[in-house]
Amino acid sequence: MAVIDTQGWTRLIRNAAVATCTDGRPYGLIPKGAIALAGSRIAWVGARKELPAELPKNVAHTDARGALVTPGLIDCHTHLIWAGSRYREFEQRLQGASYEDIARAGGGIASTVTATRAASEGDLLTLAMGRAAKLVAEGVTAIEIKSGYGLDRDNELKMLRVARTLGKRLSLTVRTTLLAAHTVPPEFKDRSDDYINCVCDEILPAAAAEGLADAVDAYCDNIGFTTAQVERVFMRAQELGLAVKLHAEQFSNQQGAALAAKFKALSADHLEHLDKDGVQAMATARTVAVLLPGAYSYLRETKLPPIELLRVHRVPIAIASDLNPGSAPLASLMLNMHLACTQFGLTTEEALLGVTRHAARALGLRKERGTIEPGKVADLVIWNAEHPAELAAQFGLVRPAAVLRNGAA
Ligand code: DI6
Ligand code: FE
Repeated sequence: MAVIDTQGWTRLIRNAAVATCTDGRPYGLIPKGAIALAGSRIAWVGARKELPAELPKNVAHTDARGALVTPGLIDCHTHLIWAGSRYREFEQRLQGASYEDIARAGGGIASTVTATRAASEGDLLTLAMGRAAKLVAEGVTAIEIKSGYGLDRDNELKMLRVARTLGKRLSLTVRTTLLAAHTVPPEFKDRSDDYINCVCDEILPAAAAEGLADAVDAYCDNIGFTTAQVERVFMRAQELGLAVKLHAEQFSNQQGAALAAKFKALSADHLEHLDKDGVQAMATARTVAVLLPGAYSYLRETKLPPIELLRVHRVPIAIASDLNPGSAPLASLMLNMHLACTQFGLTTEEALLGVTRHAARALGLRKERGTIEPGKVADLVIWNAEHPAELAAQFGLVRPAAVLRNGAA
């Protein structure tokens, strides 16, 4: 057996069922495991019996008492900064209107844009912190936050600034995504190409210059933008050195996922109408498929994403909340894990990997987070559960007993 170097160890979590989320066995599970930390990083993980008898004197000990330990959960697709409420649209849909009908009648995203433009940075921060806190309470340690309800330079930057501040205020890693190409704002009505010029020439460079965007997203659909328009946005993002991702194939098949793959996108998201060519393109580019079962359920959609094709082609599958005011006002990543299993037929293991390892990849964080491996950041959750299947199998019952972020409680 290799000699374990315990130098630098600062904390040892023993007596844990460690779901490492690495390859080799289901959930990467080590039933009687231990994790050693060196400051903010994971130094060692393995079976309890492999631990050396002698440990440095000053190591702090945490007895997990047989509890499950997972990586901190990662919500890799949210729009959680907004003002106003769209409850009326929920009522309208229950009476038969579709999401698309409401959008075309000037409701939908556009109504949230009006309310968000009118809101101050401080008000948006308060609203968003309340939503993000719900995720944090579930053991989420990293999230993505998109802009997309500002749709002009100042309001898009306002949203991104709120996202950055939120990350500092809460114990949370935040990755920001500029989604200026979300919908056409009223001042560009019937001039979507002109708006795309504004996105490329004005909004994108401003966000990049201020270091406010970690990635760039667009909404590619009948009620969003065409692939030709998205391609222009992606080319500009590429010039500015920003990663891209795409809302693709949610309500129709526009071949958006294939376009995203062509640009080596981190992820293509939604994907209910994804076809085989799109799956193959994503597989080749190692673009993550981000599935959003909460939005699917909330809109009472019936077309399932091609899960089996994604599996066959080994496309990494992530699960996210899509937390937004219109199609997913559901502030729970764990609910989405559950729905991924019941609505999309994922296994409980796929659901867990979808909010850890593959979610990290979807945010460009795969070297730092998402699994319990030596060298990675010690974002860890100790649960009031013993087996990883419990996380998706029950809703609202399984909670974190403790959360370590950067190795600290
Ligand atoms: N993600 C989105 O960006 C849109 N739908 C979705 O699932 C719009 C969200 C909204 O209606 O505000
Ligand atoms: Fe979305």
